[in-house]
Amino acid sequence: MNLYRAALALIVAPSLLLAVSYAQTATPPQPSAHNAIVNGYQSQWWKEAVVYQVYPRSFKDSNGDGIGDLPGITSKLDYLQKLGVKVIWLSPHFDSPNADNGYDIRDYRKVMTEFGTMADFDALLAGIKQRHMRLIIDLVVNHSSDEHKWFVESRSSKDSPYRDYYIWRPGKPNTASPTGFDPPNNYPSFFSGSAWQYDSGTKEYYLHYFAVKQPDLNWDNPKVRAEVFDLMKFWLDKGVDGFRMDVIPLISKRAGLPDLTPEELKNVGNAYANGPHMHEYLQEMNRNVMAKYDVMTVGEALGISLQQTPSIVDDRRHELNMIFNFDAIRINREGRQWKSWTLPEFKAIYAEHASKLDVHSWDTVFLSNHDNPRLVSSFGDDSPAFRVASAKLLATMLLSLRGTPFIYQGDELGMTNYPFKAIGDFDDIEVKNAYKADVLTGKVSEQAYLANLRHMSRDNARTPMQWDGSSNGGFTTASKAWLAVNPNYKEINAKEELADPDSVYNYYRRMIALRDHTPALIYGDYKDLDPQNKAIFAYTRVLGPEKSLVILNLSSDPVSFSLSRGLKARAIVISNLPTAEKDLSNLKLRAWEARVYKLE
Ligand code: TEU
Ligand code: CA
Repeated sequence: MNLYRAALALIVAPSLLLAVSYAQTATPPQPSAHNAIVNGYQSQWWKEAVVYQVYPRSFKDSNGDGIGDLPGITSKLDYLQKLGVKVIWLSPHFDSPNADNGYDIRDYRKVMTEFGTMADFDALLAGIKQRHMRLIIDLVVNHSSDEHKWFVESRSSKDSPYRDYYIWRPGKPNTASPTGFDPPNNYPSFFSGSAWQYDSGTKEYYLHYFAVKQPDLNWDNPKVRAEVFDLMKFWLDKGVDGFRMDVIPLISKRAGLPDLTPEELKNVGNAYANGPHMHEYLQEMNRNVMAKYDVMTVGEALGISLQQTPSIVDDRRHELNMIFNFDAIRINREGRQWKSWTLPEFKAIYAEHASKLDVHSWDTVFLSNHDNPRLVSSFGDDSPAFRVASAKLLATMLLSLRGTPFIYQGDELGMTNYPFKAIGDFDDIEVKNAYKADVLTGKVSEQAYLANLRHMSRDNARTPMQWDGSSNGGFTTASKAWLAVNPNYKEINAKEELADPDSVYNYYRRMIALRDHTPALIYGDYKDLDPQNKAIFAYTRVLGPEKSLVILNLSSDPVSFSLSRGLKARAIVISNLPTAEKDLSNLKLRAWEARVYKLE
């Protein structure tokens, strides 16, 4: 039994023990010594797990009101367990007026009425644990809803004990403006317009980086930080296994809130992120909360560069376990404008990640979520000829690159973007606000605006899950879903995919199983074999004697690829197209073909 297998045994045994011991209670932190060092990495369950993101509003409706809900998710846990994912990330399920579909929370300890009750939440959590999976929830504490009692109190009077829970400033006198004032500074909102809203009650402005109904919390107020740590413990004490933290790098604002320079206005995210106390507050949060539980934390790191990433995720800094960098997922847009990109540009990002993130700084791997268009439409080819092959190729890539993979609901079926026709087809506040700000003011033509949205609108990812070929794709028994189901649900749906052993779903299942049983695909060193190749993405993952070669043809044309001398492919372990190629050094890949080889 070689050293490595011994090490693996050391890892697997404890986690098996852990699985058995799960009850509906908080999980105490496991002494890190428990976790073996593999290739320099401290092994952790959240490094080995594959995460599946559920957008509850669009996953499964259980009571026929056309809106997804928690019992609907519970009814599909076997489907997720069968897929092989080990962690479920649940987008916000909290009480909310849904100005931004739950990312505007009115009560952090209450389940959204449309989604069900706390008992429904407990049943979902129990169902997940029984299937030896874990649950992380969304922590949205850069801002709350303006209907949260804290804000209702805060706006009631300047002397309210809650006034300083938010960021209020007097306006700049301007008799010409309808309020008699101009906003305190030139901060723009991510959802169009100013980031300041005048409140006639106390004649001051409050800050909102996102929608008017999403006022930013004042993290410089220790009471606010204490409130956040308490609500985190409330859910962890229920047995939740961690958090995805919404726009967490934005929590610390610049002292004095000076105007942004013209240069900074070009990339507002970078200007708002990484404020003076961000690291201090994340370390305080870790000391007060995460250090007391065996949890996983992933930060949605808008505005954080790859260079800055280790300062948040290096495990010796005790802040977060990992973050979402937006470099790869946003390679296809300038601001909100869709743009083309090249494979060498794309590959360069992963080469950068490999050189900038060492064994102490763990990474994430994702190319879709509820804020971005569909994976196969953006990074694959969703035409009938290549949708299945390219969806499987992207699965191969996501599940073999270095870092914890995140799968967004429906990508395991190869779901595509939606054929939006008119502005009325959209639900997203970001779309509606920009339509008013850019189209109705004549800055952008409606046609150009819609054409761009078809490529990059968030609503592409938010159309309901396609479960079967019945009406509304089996998402709901209501005549109408809250957002229209993609008309291609008859061809693309879970029922068909489950029944077809060669489907995208079953390929994801096999690829996840391969990753689970191939430590090199988790902790192995990453090396790009041909960074400048315009069609082929070929890389190795090496862990001691164990070497895997992943080779992907991201083009619609056949391509040949010769392995450099030192590399000898021993056997193929998975491919998305049947292949009987004998010559294992000069490979001929068909359009969108993907293969994983064991190397000698
Ligand atoms: O997203 C932040 C973020 O990156 C997006 O707002 C993004 O800038 C934009 O949508 C790109 O089109 C988080 C949540 O994931 C998102 O759903 C929320 O709308 C936002 O924060 C505010 O909570
Ligand atoms: Ca429902």
